[in-house]
Amino acid sequence: MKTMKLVPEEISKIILGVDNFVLMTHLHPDGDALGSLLGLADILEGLGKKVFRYLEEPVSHLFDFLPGCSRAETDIIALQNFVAAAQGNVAAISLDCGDCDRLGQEKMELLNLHPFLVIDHHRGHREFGDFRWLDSERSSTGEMIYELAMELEADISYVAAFNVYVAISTDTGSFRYECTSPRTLRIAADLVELGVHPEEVAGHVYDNFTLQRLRLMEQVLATLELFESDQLAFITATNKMFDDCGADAGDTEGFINYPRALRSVKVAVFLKENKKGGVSVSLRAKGGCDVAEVAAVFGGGGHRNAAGFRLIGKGVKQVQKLVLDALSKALV
Ligand SMILES: [Mn+2]
Repeated sequence: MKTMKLVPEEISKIILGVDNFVLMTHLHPDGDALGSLLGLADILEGLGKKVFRYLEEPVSHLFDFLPGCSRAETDIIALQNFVAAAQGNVAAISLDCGDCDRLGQEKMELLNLHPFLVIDHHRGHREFGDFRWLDSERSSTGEMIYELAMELEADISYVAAFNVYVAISTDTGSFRYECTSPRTLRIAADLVELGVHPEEVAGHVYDNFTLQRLRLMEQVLATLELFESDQLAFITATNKMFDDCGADAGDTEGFINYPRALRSVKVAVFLKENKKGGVSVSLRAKGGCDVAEVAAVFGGGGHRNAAGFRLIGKGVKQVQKLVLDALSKALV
């Protein structure tokens, strides 16, 4: 049985005592990051608080169905004005971010906010901020947001329930991954009782392709390469493919699940060329291999079954060779 950590007292105390909040999450936010941010924002507003929903970039078209996403702001000056108007009665909360470098280019500005609270479930979380609630036994940050709302005795509106459900269902691969606990399912059941329709969420998350995204998927899946008796699968997205298809990095969401789904595969790897130079590497494991450890060797992190990192100054083929060597050793 997993032992779940509950909300640290100082975190609930600060949240109840402060009236203005700046919420933030990691770069290229996924369903858990956005759902947690928008869900918590709505919960805090229900408690009469003011919330600044900060994102470095506008919400990707993949997640524009999330209620309240149009209220996210990307303007750091507007954030500074919000903080100034709060006259010291303000706290920052970072959600689902395992490393402050992933807060983006305004990281220094954001980390200057105090008190700075951190809520996260990443294994290998690199500690930052003033007060932290870290629990790698949790399926998702969304699950932690639900617990927080319970602790604060806050109402969960339909908008909050929808966002938190998206957070939990995306980070658990629709309740299929190892991180799905009895508690995860009970929370999901509560959210459904609050009016969330699982089939509606699934429709938005899975049947939401643009033609650009499907064309990109065609090209990326065609790069499939297998190694180590088909236990390691690699797929690659190059800048040229993005340009040819008119797609962007967000359009690759979920592609890695296809090589991962191969019966023989223990670890799937997705290499993505980055417009700014560099290659991002996503790792997904089934079974015993701990890909968070492999990612850590390259300065990254994540969970046992899902991790990643980015390398600058090397080409895709070079990166592939490095990752292949590391994974071949990690396979037992
Ligand atoms: Mn997460």
